[in-house]
Amino acid sequence: MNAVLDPAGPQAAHIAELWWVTLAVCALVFVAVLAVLAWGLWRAPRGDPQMVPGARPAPGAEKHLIRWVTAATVISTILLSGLLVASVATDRELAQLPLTDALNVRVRAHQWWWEVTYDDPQPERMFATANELRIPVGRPVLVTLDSGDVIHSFWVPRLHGKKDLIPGRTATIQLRADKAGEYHGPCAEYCGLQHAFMAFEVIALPPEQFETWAEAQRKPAADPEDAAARRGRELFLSGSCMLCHAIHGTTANARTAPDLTHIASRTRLGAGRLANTPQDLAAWIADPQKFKPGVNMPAHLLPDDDLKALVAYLGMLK
Ligand code: HEC
Ligand SMILES: [Cu+2]
Repeated sequence: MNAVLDPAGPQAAHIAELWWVTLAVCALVFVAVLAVLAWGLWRAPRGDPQMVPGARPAPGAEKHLIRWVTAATVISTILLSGLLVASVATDRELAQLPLTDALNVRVRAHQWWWEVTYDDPQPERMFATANELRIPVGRPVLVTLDSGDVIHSFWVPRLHGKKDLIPGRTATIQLRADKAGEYHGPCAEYCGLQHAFMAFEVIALPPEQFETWAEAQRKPAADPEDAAARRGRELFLSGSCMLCHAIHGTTANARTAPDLTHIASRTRLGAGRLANTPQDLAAWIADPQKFKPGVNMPAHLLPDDDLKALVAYLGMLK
């Protein structure tokens, strides 16, 4: 739950440190203010029936007051400047993650899913996935962010702070996971109806496991082995699916929706909305609007057998 305070890499650790420093300073100020208040109340003159309205304060009180106000102003200025320095220092530390041998990943946000492209100097080694960012433990990752429609925000609390994705502009974020594990990320900028269902996972794997996974992702889609899956592929390529989705190794290469080349290797469907099980997959294809009203994928009124065939095909795209 307290993901921000449980960093899994150096960038989130810098931010957590700043948080603790700020908390300590604010707690100190809070306690000091309460102490002075208690002291003031204790020292205040008791209600005096003789006190005449408009009576003048005791001689010397004004000087006393000025001294206190000056001291408080100086202390506040010092503390606030200290926090400013700490915040600038954190910013500089965040920019200094060594990027030797960095993995280059592009993340493009869409209403309401994340397109992820793994760059490589050799174009045939590039590959794409969606809503899931697998990275090797201990290796820096340079994430280049942009948006295909409105402003979104990329936030993996256990790895880094937030970064806005703005249409027509690119931003970068450097991160590194030092522990294997799954790190959840929400879209952190309201971006329309299904903003709350625009989640992604960063999955940090030991380097060998990452390489195995990446090698499998680079391959074109598997060929169907049985009749149902063959029929599913036919339906996919003759129906509307290929107007939006790509499956490498087939004629489907549209880019307006998640790449489905290895859809069966992903953990969730619809940016975290559903589990990647045959039941949920069938329910999603039949009526995605039921799970994400307003989503940019239409419902498909398919005969039961056709739906089963599509699920059989997509289910074998490991
Ligand atoms: C008009 C474009 C469009 C068409 C046509 C379309 N889809 Fe989609 N599809 C999308 C979009 C956009 C998403 C992402 C939705 C989201 O998560 O917000 C999506 C998501 C999916 C997902 C989940 C992918 C993931 O990684 O989460 C599957 C599976 C899928 N579509 C299968 C199909 C199949 C099968 C067909 C044909 C029967 C089809 N789609 C037709 C646009 C389309
Ligand atoms: Cu968003």
